[in-house]
Amino acid sequence: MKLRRWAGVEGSYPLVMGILNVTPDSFSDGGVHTDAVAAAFAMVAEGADIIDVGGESTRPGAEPVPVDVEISRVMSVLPALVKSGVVVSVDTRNAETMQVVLEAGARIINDVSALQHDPGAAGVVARAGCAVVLMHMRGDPLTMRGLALYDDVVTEVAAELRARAAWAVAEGIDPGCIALDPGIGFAKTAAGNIELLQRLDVLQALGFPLMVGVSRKGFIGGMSGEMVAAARVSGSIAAGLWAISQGASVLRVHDVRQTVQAVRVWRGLAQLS
Ligand code: HH2
Repeated sequence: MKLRRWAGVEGSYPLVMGILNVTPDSFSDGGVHTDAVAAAFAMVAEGADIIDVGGESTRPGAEPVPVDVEISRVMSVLPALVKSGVVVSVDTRNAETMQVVLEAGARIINDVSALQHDPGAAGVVARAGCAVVLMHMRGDPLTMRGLALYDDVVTEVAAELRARAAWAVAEGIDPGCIALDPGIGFAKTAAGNIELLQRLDVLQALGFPLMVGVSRKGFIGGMSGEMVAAARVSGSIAAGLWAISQGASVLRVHDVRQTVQAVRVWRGLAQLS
């Protein structure tokens, strides 16, 4: 198998990362968690290896959130999770948020801008020595829709991710801490998303563990005809199992219980321990 382990994050690979959006406006689950801490513990009980807490929606067209608002949203749940030993990732582009959450015990920084948004971000991650996800995007959530212009999406995304990883290492980040993510739905057309998933081997060849986030995304609606994002569980699992068969090490998902069941069966069939 081509699976790669990542930055001391324990668990049975491929890992399942449960999404906890502490936001009013996320594309499929914004505002649904009346008790976000309880929702996180429920995902852990269902088998999530990591909880990814986000205080700012990055859906297409989303407006940025002031950093103090983002910090207060994330910190409303993080201490309780850390205290219980949960491996917490924080989905943020802001160095100030990164600093606060790492001091509070977060183990992973998941940055959809691959540490490009905030000039202070790489230094914070390098000094902490934490795990980091460098996701591919062009522009930002407000502008990305117009930037999905590629001659060859797979080659170009691979080249841009390679450059971002090399830059992060030059900034002092341990290569062993880095995972890469193709950024499904971020400055990609529906066809581009599909092509990237079909050619994950090209990204795998960059030599870093891969995270993939397909959960409930628009291309699954396009492929399946299911227009309600929260009803795309089966399609998300199909795409997730495809991704791990192509070597993805971490799946970022909303529907933890169903995904964990599918991954356990897949793992048994693939004879991974
Ligand atoms: N997708 C979203 C957000 N963060 N991080 C990584 N590494 N990979 C992804 O594919 C990814 C991500 C978008 O999904 P979601 O968090 O559900 O929505 P929103 O950004 O609207 O909160």
